[in-house]
Parts: sequence; C-alpha cells; structure tokens
Amino acid sequence: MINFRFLLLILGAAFIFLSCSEGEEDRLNFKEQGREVPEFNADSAYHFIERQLDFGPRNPNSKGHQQAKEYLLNTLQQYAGARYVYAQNFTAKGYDGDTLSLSNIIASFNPQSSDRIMLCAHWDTRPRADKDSVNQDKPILGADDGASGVAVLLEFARLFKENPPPIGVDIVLFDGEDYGKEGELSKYFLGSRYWANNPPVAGYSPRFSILLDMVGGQNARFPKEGYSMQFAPALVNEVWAIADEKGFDELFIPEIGNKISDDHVVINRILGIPSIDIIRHNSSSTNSQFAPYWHTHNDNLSIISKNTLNGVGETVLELIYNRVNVSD
Ligand code: AHN
Ligand code: ZN
Repeated sequence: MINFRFLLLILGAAFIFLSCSEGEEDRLNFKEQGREVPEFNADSAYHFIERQLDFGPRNPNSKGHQQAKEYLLNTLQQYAGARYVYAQNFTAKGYDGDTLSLSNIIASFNPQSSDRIMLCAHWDTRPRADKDSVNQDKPILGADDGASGVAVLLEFARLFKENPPPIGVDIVLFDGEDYGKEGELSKYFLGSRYWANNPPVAGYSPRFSILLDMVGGQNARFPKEGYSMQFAPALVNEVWAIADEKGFDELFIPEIGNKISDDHVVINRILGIPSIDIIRHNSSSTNSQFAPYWHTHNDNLSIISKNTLNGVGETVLELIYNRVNVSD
C-alpha cells in the first residue's frame, strides 16, 4: 500500500514536471490557429521608408537623427497610444571624443498581456559610406539599411491598432546599430547593448524576438542566418516554412547563411531571449557578404522593392496572428 502511494507520488511529480517543461517548449512551438490575418500594405510600408528618407541621413548626433526620432515617437504614439510608447535615452562614447545622444524607441501593443513577443529593427543609419568609391566620409541615406526594417514595423503598428494581436507585442527600434567602423565591433550595436543591460521592464522575457535588417531591397535573398539557427532554429524554420507556403520561397531561401553579428546576437547573449535575424545577405559561397549597394550612397529609394517588403510583411504577420500558440 505504501509502495503504491509512493508510486502515485512519483508519477504525479513526473507529470507536473513534464507538463511544465512542455509548457516551456510550447513557447517556440507553432500551430495553425485558424485566426484571421490582416493584410500587409506594401504601399504604406514604402511610404514609411519615404518619410524616414525625407529627414536625410539619420546617423547619431545629426539633424536627421533628431527629426526622425520625433517622427518615430509621434507615429508610434498614434498607433499604440502615448502611454505605451517610450524613448530610452542614453549616451555612448563615439569616435574622436564625441558623446553620442542615442535613443531606443519602444512601443507596446496589447500591453496587458504577460505573454509577449518582440519585434525589432535599427533606426539609425551609418555615418559613413565606407563601401562606396566616392564620398566615403559622408553619411548614407540607408533606405534598406535602417529604414526598411523600421517601415515594416511601422506598418505592423498601424495594423495592430486596427486588429489587436492575439499576444502582447513589443516593437523595439534600436539606435546606434551601425555606428562602428568596420572591424571594430565594440562601436556597433550601441542601442541593443544598452537596452539589454538596462531593460526598461525588469525580468522582461518575451517568447522570442525577430530582428528585421535590410528587408526592402530589390532582388533580396534571406538565407537562414547562422546565429539565428544556433539560437532559435525552431523559429527560423517556422518563418521559412510560412514563407514557402505563401510562395515567398525565392525571398526566404532554404539555405543556411553566414553568421552575421547584429542586434539579435546581443539580445540572445545578454538576455537569453531566443532571437533571429531576417537579414539580406549572400550565401556562404559568395565573396561579398551583402548587397552591392550596402554601405554606399546607392542605398536610396531606387533600390527599394514593394515586393520584398510585402513578402517579409505577410510572412511575419502570419506568424504573429496565426501560428503562435495562444489559448484565449
Ligand atoms: C556587420 O557588418 C559586422 N554586421 C552587419 C550588421 C549590419 C550593418 N547591419 C546593417 N548594417
Ligand atoms: Zn549597415
């Protein structure tokens, strides 16, 4: 009799243990939810790129940077409500003794939900065109490298207001991502590093994070980025599977790409949030890592493709509204 009770106890404990650990795994376990998914408007996303480019280059301490910050705050406040938008202001050491005034911009949707996901992009642009053959010391416009990821997220914000997402969503726009000189990683990712070391909400632990970087160019290809595969392969595979189902398999190609240092690596390493990067880059076999216009003055509106924006937008919206396992 005692043995039998003991056995029950063990079985009970095992059951509780297994159901808890399964609950944990569910956070990156996806299933069709039978929910309606709002339609991504690529014209609107394109317009959000134009609006950012109107301010000119948006590198730290520039006039365009200050103006873009105000624009992003105002626009997000319009969609999330003023109470749920926050500018995390901080300073960082730049080159030549400069002090950079930087801001991460955060907007929360469905703010009551404790069950959350995170979407991010960098909003700053590069202060130099080091891959160009002319005017290398002039800041770039960053239509793809900067504005595109932000524009897709602003379009999401617009849709979140009209169609509240089934899970809490935080949009985080990082500053100071692209400030560093090539080979000097310590001056890249200034915003994500500050944010991860000083999280505005203590204990913040979304299910996962998706970084969008250079998601608007013509002829874009998104191989499965190497660090993303290391940190959150289930999420990568789900996103690429959705893209395949929706006919965006020429954009989201089923190849393992290089390992690209970017804001998602910072988030993974410092906070342990499973994070992936949807980033245009070339497959390992190619000589050049990035697009031909990367870090040149050709990264302007002329290389932006609404088709690319649409493929990324529709794929990620399907994930958010219809694949994330949420019981309501
Ligand atoms: C490096 O260039 C080391 N990583 C790519 C991060 C980046 C730059 N994304 C946009 N610009
Ligand atoms: Zn860049």
